[in-house]
Amino acid sequence: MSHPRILVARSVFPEVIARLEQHFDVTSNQPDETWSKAQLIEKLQGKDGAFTTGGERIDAEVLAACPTLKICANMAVGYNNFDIDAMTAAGVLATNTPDVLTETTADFGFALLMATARRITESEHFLRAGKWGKWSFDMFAGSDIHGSTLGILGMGRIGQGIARRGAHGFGMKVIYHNRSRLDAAQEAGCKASYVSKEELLRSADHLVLVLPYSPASHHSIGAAELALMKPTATLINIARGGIVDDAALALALREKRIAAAGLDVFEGEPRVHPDLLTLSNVVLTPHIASASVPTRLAMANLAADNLIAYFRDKKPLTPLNPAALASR
Ligand code: 8YV
Repeated sequence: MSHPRILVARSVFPEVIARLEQHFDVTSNQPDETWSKAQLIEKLQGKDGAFTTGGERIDAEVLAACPTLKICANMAVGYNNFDIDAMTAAGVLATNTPDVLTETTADFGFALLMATARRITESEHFLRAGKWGKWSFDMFAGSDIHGSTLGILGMGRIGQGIARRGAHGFGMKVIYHNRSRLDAAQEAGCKASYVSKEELLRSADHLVLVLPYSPASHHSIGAAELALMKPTATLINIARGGIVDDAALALALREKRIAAAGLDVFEGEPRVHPDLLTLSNVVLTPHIASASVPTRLAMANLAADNLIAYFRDKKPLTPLNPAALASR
C-alpha cells in the first residue's frame, strides 16, 4: 500500500523529516523557500496532509484548490493562520502544539519583561557603541520587578506560567483579565486576582499580553487603552501581532506616556513599524518566545505525531476541530 503524501511547508529538524519519512511520502522544504499562496497551493496538489507553521494561511481558497488535503498539523500553539470554520466545512482536520511550549514561552515573557524594565538591550547598545565613560547615579535606571504589580491580559496556560513566575519568584502582586475567570484553585496556584480590563490597565506596573489573536482581539491595546496605563508602566507583547496597534504604541512610547515596551510580535511581521525601530525605550525580538532547542524539537515532534496518529487510526493528539473527523 502506498504511503499518504505529506507536504512539510518549512524547513524543520532533519530528524523530524526522517521520522515522517518512515510513515509518509514526504515533500519537504529544507532550503526554506518562501512560497506565495499560489505556490503553496501548487505544492499541496495531490497531498493528503500538511505540516505547517504559523506562516502558512489555510483558508477557503486553499482548501477549494486542494481537495485531497485531509489534515494540517501546525507547529505552533496559535492557529490564527487557519480558517477553522472553513477547514471543518471541508472536512480538513487542524491540529496545533499546546503544552509543550508553555514553560519556555513563559520564561521568555519574563526575560523580555526583565530586559525591558531594566533597560538591558538599550544599555548594551550604549556600551558597545563605546559611550560608557563613567558611572552616574541615574545611568539606565529602570523600574523594579520584585514587589511590583504584574498585569496579565489573557490567562491561558502561558499567562498562568508567567503569573507563577511573578508571584512565586519575584513577590509580585498578580492581577489578570481574561474572557473567563479561572477557578479558585487555579487563581490560588498562581496567586492571581481577577480584575476588569480597565483596572488591569490602570493598576499594572508591567502588563504582559498573552491572549490569542482573532478579529475580536484585534487592537485590544490601542490609543485609548495606552492612555489608561501608568506613565511608568511597561508593556510586553508575546501574543500576536495585531493585538496591539503598533502605530499608537510607538507614539505613546515616543511621548513617554508609558515608560517602555518589549515586543516579540508585530503587525505585518517580519516587517516592523518603522517608528518602533527609532525608539530606545523598546526591546524588539523576532518572534522567538518558543525558541529553545528542546521546545522547538518537541513542537515539531508533536506536529509529526498528529500526522502519524491521524493516518494510523484517526486519533490525533491535539485536534482543534474534531468535528472534521466525522466527515471523513
Ligand atoms: C511559533 C508561536 O514559533 O506557537 C505559537 O503560536 O507563536 C510560535 O511558537 C510560530 O507561530 C511559528 O510556527
